[in-house]
Amino acid sequence: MLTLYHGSTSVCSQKVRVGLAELGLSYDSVVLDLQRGDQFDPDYRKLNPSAVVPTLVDDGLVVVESSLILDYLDRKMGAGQLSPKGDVAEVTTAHWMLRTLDIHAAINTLSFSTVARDRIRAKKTSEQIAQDLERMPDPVSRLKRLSLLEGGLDSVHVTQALLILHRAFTDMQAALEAHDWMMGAAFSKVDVALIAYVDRLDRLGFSGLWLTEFPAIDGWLRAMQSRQSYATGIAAFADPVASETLRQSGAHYWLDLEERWLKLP
Ligand SMILES: N[C@@H](CCC(=O)N[C@@H](CS)C(=O)NCC(=O)O)C(=O)O
Repeated sequence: MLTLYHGSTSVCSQKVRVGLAELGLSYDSVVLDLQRGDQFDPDYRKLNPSAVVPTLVDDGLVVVESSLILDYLDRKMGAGQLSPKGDVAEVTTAHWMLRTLDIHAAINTLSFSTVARDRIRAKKTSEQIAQDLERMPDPVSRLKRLSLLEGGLDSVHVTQALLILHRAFTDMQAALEAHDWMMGAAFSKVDVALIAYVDRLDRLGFSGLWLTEFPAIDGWLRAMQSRQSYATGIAAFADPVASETLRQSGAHYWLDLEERWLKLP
């Protein structure tokens, strides 16, 4: 039996839930409240020493990293139905799965320099924020979080995030101009691996990042959003009030973000 430790609105959890739905797999669900700090529980950290979600446990085998989890599920239980075949397709797929590490970091940057920053600073005292940072096991991630909470969009991490997204969108546009899905006519785990990140930007009201320059991404996003796996893996976990707050909070940042986006080298 599969057990998934996940967060209801965490992007990397969303993509694994979309993958599980695409493959028609059921699982035992353990939802962690990341704002409360469930990820730091010592028992959870035995499964995931980095104190992040998601973590999949399959009959005692622990699998971490959302893109690896997708890969594992497809190979072990999906007979590779979401994995394109052939040398070129396999290398391109593997490259996209690796790139999700950077793309995730970029989405994390844009969240914690804008709406998550506002939420945390409104809810917590500076002592509580310092305690939360202290609990993050990786000192570099801790410094990044501090820089985002202090500097907001002026943090150095923001330019890096925008560059990563610009590069990813350029390549996504090229792929999606040529065919419906990222890897060709057939839907694949690359589509699953990317959906949550683009959807998060959409929910933040940042779709202007692609609408003009990379329009094929919008058609792909809407096609993804109309799939049953999106309803099961993402929409079902989104609280409507929180979603509206996210969009309204994100809207405050759009003009500033757009200016930075247009100035990218
Ligand atoms: N590369 C990892 C990233 C995992 C990650 O950072 N997860 C976030 C949620 S999307 C998390 O658990 N954050 C907890 C925290 O920041 O304390 C993956 O794709 O699984």
